[in-house]
Amino acid sequence: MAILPLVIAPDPRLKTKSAPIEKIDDGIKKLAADMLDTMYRERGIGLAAVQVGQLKRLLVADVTWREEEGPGEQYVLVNPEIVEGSKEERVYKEGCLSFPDQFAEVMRPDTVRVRYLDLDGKPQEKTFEGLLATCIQHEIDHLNGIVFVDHISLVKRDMILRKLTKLKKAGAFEPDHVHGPHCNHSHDDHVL
Ligand code: GNR
Ligand code: NI
Repeated sequence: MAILPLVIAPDPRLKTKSAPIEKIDDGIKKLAADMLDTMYRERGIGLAAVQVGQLKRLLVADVTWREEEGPGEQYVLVNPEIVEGSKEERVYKEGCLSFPDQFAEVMRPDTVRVRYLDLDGKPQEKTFEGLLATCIQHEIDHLNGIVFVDHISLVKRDMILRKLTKLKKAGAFEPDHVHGPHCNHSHDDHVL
């Protein structure tokens, strides 16, 4: 069990294509478990390895967990590939743990058929629907160096990236930062 620090945009790693996993060893299994821990801690429904700084084609998802109930149906996908997407699309207001507090409507295929390896190295093929389909596509995008704001207008994308650049400069995403309204200074200012 470990909570891993998140990569926050803008960061060149989020634009980088992740490498296929050659062997599912204990390191990969530990990484998947730590990614699930980190995802729950950050109240996410999915996470790609690049978001914890590992450029590997690995994603986790759980869109059914509840604050009160704990984990729901967990998915761990190794080297996933979309083999088919439905012609019908759906719009969903997406967020991303690498873009704190930023949301935008993204249009994607309603259902996708995905081929992947499970953590036992067994080939799987499954059709995902609804929120899980949206989530899995968002995560596979991450593995290809694509983020959700790449699907929206340049104007909206610039607005979000400028906001994050400013917040990052102010240290808002540093681990010891205490959150508060309109807060843009370090809390260690008075410490000698
Ligand atoms: O937690 C997340 N919520 C979310 C909402 C709508 C569409 C996609 C997502 S994934 C996101 C977690 C994340 O950043 N995964 O990469
Ligand atoms: Ni994301």
